[in-house]
Amino acid sequence: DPSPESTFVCPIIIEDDRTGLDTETIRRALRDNLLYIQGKLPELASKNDLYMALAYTIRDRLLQRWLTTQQTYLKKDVRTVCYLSAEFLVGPHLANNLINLGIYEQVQKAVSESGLKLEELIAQEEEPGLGNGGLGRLAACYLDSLSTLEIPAIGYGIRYEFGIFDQEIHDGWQVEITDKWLQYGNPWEIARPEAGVEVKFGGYTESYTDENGNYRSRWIPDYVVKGIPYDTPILGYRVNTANTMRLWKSEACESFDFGRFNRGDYYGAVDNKVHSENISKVLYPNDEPIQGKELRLEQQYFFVSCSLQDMIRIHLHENPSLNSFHQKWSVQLNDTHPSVGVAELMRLLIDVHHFDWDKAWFITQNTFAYTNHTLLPEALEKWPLSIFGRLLPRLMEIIYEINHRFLDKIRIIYPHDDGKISRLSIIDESGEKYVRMAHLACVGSQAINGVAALHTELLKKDVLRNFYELFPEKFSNKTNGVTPRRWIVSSNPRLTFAITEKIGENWIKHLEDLRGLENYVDDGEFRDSWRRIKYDIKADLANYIDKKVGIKVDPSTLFDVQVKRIHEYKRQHLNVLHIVTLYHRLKNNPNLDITPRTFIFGGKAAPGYFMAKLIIKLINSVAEVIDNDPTIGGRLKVVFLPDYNVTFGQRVYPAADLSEQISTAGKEASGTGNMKFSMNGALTIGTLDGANIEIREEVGAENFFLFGLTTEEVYAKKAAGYNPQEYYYHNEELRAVLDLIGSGFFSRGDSSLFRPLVDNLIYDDPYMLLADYQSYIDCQEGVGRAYKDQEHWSRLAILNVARMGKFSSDRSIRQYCEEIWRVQPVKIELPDYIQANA
Ligand code: F55
Repeated sequence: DPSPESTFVCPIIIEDDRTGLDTETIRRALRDNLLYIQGKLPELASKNDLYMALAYTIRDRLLQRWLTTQQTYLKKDVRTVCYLSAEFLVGPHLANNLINLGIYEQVQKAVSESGLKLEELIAQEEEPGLGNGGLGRLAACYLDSLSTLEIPAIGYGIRYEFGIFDQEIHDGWQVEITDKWLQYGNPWEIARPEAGVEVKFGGYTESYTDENGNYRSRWIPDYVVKGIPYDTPILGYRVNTANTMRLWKSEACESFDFGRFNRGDYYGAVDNKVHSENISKVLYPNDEPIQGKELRLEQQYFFVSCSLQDMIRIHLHENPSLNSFHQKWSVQLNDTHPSVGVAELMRLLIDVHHFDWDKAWFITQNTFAYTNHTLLPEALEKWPLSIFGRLLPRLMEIIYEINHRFLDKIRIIYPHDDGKISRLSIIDESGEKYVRMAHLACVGSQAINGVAALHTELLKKDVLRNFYELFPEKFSNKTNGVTPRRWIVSSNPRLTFAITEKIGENWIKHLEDLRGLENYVDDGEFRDSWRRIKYDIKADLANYIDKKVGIKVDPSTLFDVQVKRIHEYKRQHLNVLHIVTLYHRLKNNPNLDITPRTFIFGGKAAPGYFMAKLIIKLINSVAEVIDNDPTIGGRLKVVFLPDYNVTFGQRVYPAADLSEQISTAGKEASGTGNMKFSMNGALTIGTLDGANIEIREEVGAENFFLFGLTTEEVYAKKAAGYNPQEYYYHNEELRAVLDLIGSGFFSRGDSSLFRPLVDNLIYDDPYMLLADYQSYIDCQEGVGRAYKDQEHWSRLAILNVARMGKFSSDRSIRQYCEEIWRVQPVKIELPDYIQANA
């Protein structure tokens, strides 16, 4: 990196084709990029060529902001947040950058001469699917808010060559297709090979005495992998701040296998190259048993070591030593996936920078903070000692030492309590030995947080109870939030316009201002236009559905939507039980007056999760039978939209009337889709789980369709010996519905197909669908009635939007900044030859 003294103001550019924001300059720039980057004349340019030319045109306009931001951070020696996450599900960049720069209209005009619409070019972008779901998307929303709030921040992660698989549906079943998001190039990233770092794996350690007579440990690795950073600018909304998302790609070290190569072992050398490149090759889907997957641990250590080395390099550029490291960096662990960082920072400080243990530990503990995202015990990460010790021998030693010193302290607090010791230990020694990553994260962090109020309470009472007892002051809640820039402004321009017309545009940065909409709930004209807007959006979605899956749906029906990863605890199959109940009622009473509904599902199942895949098959089977039943007459439609992702989310949240948030109480840590629906004017049917509780508190109980057991009731019922068969035998309608599914009625007479699913519910039902069934059905009847009174429904929808201010990720990030990271905004001044944002 150039030192601040040696940096010079780039003398080449005064206002020109790469910085100007007016329509004419952008038009010129587009033609220029089409020729000089894509190598195409306008008459031969494909849609993708035009997209690429436009993307580069916009990237050009980000660059001065980005470089100025980084230069300012260096000069001012700021405190920086590093968000370490194995996943960043950012979604397409183009539209968001246009909005944040404030040049959407200018670009729309500039593009029109190509004969294409801006929206078509926006749709051309392949989204980077570098995440599974909520956790990865949260990281992306947080980067948006960090930049918008002008906080110095870096998002560190992995540049997977293949992101989350694309989903196709064949004969009702999920089929996974490789996600080739990089095949046409990625105009938003810049590789920085000069900032590459090396990461060791395998081998052994040895001790030695250094020149000062100190005992030290040295790691002789089996192989070394190089990490190359790829940087993407993350621009804030109408500010000059552009932070960096720095994703690491793994490559072979040229130098490492020359010995082999020169000895003639060409294939051995190539093997090493292949293995090195595999590390960042593919994103692991969640809900897969990954304990045994060594490559996953390699991924985690790889990106964490690269990122910490990168911070240290930047730090030493500005500071004489690492003594102040924890004062300049706050490192957030997005779940336990990067928690090996605790041991890695210790290694770097002790082995490489020769700190003594206590000083290194002080710095480490004051650097990290840990966010937990799950209460499911089976989802807590642990690595078999055998794998861990073989792959990361030096880190294994350090973890033993951390644990040893930690347990020595514990013994003083709890003398003679061996149970306590083994429950708190970082090493699980109850059977096969494991490293418990959540324990490492808790011991090595200054702060620990859950992602919704209930979730944090349950962490304290349950999953992390022993740690809460030890250091209660470390624990706090940070309820999740989502960025209104992507999830309202970009995805729902019609609603954005309607809101802004009434209350101005301040709400985009201060979502609490949506409260101003409450003044318009009694305005009949406003409600009319609200309904027209919703209808138009639903009609757009109906067209899209017809195009994608060839099903015709009526935009005047109630759009009842459940989109999220497919998991038993999320209970998509409870939704199906409701659909089959309505169908069964209509079969018995064809003239029954019900509110016509369109049920829309979307979501991916982990490739190895049999029950989740069977749920997808069930949804599609029920959809087909109902669709082909003429007696239903369009009163019920069921659609499973394949390949749910960020791009499709942006289409579907604005079009929903009803948001399904129906997880078993105590299982969904927070949920964030629940927030996206509600801020787009959908009402929620939900359990008292995750952030649903807080959403209901904000919008008011009268605006929320509540059903189901509470967490306490779930626990109590389990403790008393829950028996789903009682519900099966005592509820006639429920029994009829389960029997219908079990009979083969939806599977062309094949009564074995859905047997595992039905039997699981009747005999085990770990997520208590049968216990919540009647309450759900009754609640849905209330929904149907409420929808019939459209004036009433509109009032509720408007109030929902008006009261969602709390759920902006800006609020979440402000709380992290003040209560965990202790970082402050830094204003970025652009050089005066750069045109300010519109
Ligand atoms: C990804 C990889 C692994 Cl190995 C395990 C889990 C995941 C993952 O995607 N988890 C996830 O998305 N968790 C969700 O986090 C959201 C953000 O905090 C929560 O809203 C949601 O409740 C939780 O399930």
